[in-house]
Amino acid sequence: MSYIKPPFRHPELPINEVGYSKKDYEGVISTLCAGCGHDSISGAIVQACYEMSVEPHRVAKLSGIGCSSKTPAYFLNNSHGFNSVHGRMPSVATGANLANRDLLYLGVSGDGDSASIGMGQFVHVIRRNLNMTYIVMNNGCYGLTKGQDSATADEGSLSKGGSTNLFEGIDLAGLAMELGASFVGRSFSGDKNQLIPLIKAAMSHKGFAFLDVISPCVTFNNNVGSTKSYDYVRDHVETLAMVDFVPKEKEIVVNYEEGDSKSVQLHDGSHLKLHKLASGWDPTDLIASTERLHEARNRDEILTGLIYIKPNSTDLHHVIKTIKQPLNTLTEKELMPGLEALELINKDHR
Ligand SMILES: Cc1ncc(C[n+]2csc(CCOP(=O)(O)OP(=O)(O)O)c2C)c(N)n1
Ligand code: SF4
Ligand SMILES: [Mg+2]
Repeated sequence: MSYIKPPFRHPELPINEVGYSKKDYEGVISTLCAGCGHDSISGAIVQACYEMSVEPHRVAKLSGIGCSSKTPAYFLNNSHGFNSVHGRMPSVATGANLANRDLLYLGVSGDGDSASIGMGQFVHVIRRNLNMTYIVMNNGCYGLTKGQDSATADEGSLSKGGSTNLFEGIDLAGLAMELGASFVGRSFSGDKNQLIPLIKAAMSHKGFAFLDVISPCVTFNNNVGSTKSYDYVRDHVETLAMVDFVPKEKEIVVNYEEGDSKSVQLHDGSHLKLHKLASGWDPTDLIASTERLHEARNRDEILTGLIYIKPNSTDLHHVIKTIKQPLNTLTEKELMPGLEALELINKDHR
C-alpha cells in the first residue's frame, strides 16, 4: 500500500536550476520501520538529485525485491521506475540502458538481493561496466523476510536471536573492485555529509559506479554483537577522505595543502574534491585502494569514502559500439533498411 504525500507546496520553497523544489524529487510516504537506514539513503538520493538539478524525467530507477528495493517508491516520484524480480535488477537495467543511453540509471538493491540470489547478475553487470549507479543498502540481513543472516553478515556477528554467523561475509566493495568496477565507494546511511556527495559523484561518473551503504535494520539487526548496527558502525568507521562534489559550472578553488588532498575530474566535467587523504592511499590506484580495504578489514574497521575511481573510464556502449540514438526514436526506414543492407550484413558473416 502506498501513502501519497499531500501535493501542497509552500510557494516560497527554494527551487534549483531546472525549476524544481526538493519536493519534486520525493516519493510517497515510506512504510519502512521508523529509524530504518534505508529511509536515510532515500533522503540522500532526493537531496543529491535536487542539488544536482537533475531533470526527474531523465532518471530511471530500478530495483529488485526487499525492503531496500521498495525504496524507489519513496524517492523520485516523477522519474521512470521498474521494480523487478528478486536479484534481477541488473539485467533489467542492462536492457533499458542498451535501448536508451540518454537516461541516468539508478539501481537500488539489498545485500540479499545482490549478494545471494542476484550474485550472478551483480558480477556480470560490473564486468560489462554498464553506465549506472548501483547502490546496495547493506544491513547484513534479509529485512523483508524477518532478518535472516545475509551473505554480507560478518563472521562472528550475532543475530538478534543470539546465534553466531559462522561464515565469512562477502565484501561487495572489494568484489566490485576485483571485477573491474570503475567507481567504488562505501558510506553509512547516517552520514549524509559523506553520502550525498558520493551519490552525486557516482551519478556523474561514466561507467559502473558502485556504492555499498551500510544501512542498519533497526528491527532485526541492530542488536549488541551485530556488526551492522548503528552503534557498531559509528564506533568502527574509518573515513578515507572528506568528500566534496563540485558541479562543472563552479570554479574549482584550491584551498588545501598539497599532499593532503586530491581533486578528481568526473566524466561530465564536475570534480570530486577529497580532503585529508589517509596516508599511503590514492583513489586512482587500484592496488593501493585494495590494500587499504584489506588493512581496514583486518583491523575490524569499516572503510568509508570514495575507495577507488578510474578516471576517463568508458562504458558498455563504447565497448560494443552501439548507436547513440535511443531505439524508440529510430524510424521504420532505419529499422528496415532493405534487402541491399541485409545483403551487406550477411556478406560480412560469410
Ligand atoms: C525468487 C524469490 N526468492 C525469495 C524471495 C523472498 N525474499 C524477499 S526479499 C528477500 C531478501 C531481502 O533481503 P535484502 O535484499 O537484503 O533486502 P532488505 O529487506 O534487507 O532491505 C527474500 C529472500 C523472493 N521474493 N523471491
Ligand atoms: S525490517 Fe529492517 S530493513 Fe526492513 S524496513 Fe524494517 S528496519 Fe528497514
Ligand atoms: Mg538486507
